[in-house]
Amino acid sequence: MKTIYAILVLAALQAVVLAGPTVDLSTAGASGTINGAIFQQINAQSMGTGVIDAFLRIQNNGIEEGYNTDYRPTSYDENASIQFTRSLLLTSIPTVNLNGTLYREFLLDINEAKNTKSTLSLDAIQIFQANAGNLHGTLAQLQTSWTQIYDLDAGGDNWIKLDYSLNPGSGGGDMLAYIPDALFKAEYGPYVYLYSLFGKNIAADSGFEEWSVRVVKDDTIVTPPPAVPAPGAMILAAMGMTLVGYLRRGRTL
Ligand SMILES: [Ca+2]
Ligand SMILES: [Ca+2]
Ligand SMILES: [Ca+2]
Repeated sequence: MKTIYAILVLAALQAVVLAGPTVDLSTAGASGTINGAIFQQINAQSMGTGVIDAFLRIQNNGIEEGYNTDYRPTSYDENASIQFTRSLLLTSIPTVNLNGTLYREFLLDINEAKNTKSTLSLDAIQIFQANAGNLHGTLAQLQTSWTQIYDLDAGGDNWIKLDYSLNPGSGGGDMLAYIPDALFKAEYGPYVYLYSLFGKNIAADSGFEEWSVRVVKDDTIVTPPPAVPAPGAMILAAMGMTLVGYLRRGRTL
């Protein structure tokens, strides 16, 4: 009996220590859902995002966190330049239709050391709406004074595993976050605040992490970017190109 208890306790401890990511985006094109939101690994350079608007830049080693606001000084690890960390209007966040459901689309670009440790954990996302764009304070203060509309950790601790090496280079986005549009309400206020924390499960290093939105006009519904083809499909496409090249060469001979 004692042995069974010991095994159970060990198993429970192991589950706590080895708890993997809720959504693992460390392979190209991977996606997953947490609390109704869809997270998708993408290659922003290949999807042709066009003009994007950055609204939150965070940088630190180990754990890093922050949220977008016009207020200075900022509260956490945000870049203080208004060019990179600033208020965001709900109407400037693209709305996309995915299989009949409307979502608000956010783009995340991470920068990690490619050769030593390219992975990074995204451990918290909390989204709020408010009537002003220059609110400030700690996360605890935000939670009590603003309307929270999304929490990655509602109902239990979740996290997302990211890998910078899938899409290295500056400016390339790594992940799309689709938050259900139904959660956003005009009466909560025109401004949207996104708080995020990285590095709790896999430490942050190297360059900044940056959230942005594709530039849209007046709250229009836009087409989602094309999905990244699965590696198998890419191999088939490459084989097809080779075959086309071969046939073309054949014809000119
Ligand atoms: Ca990147
Ligand atoms: Ca978490
Ligand atoms: Ca980083």
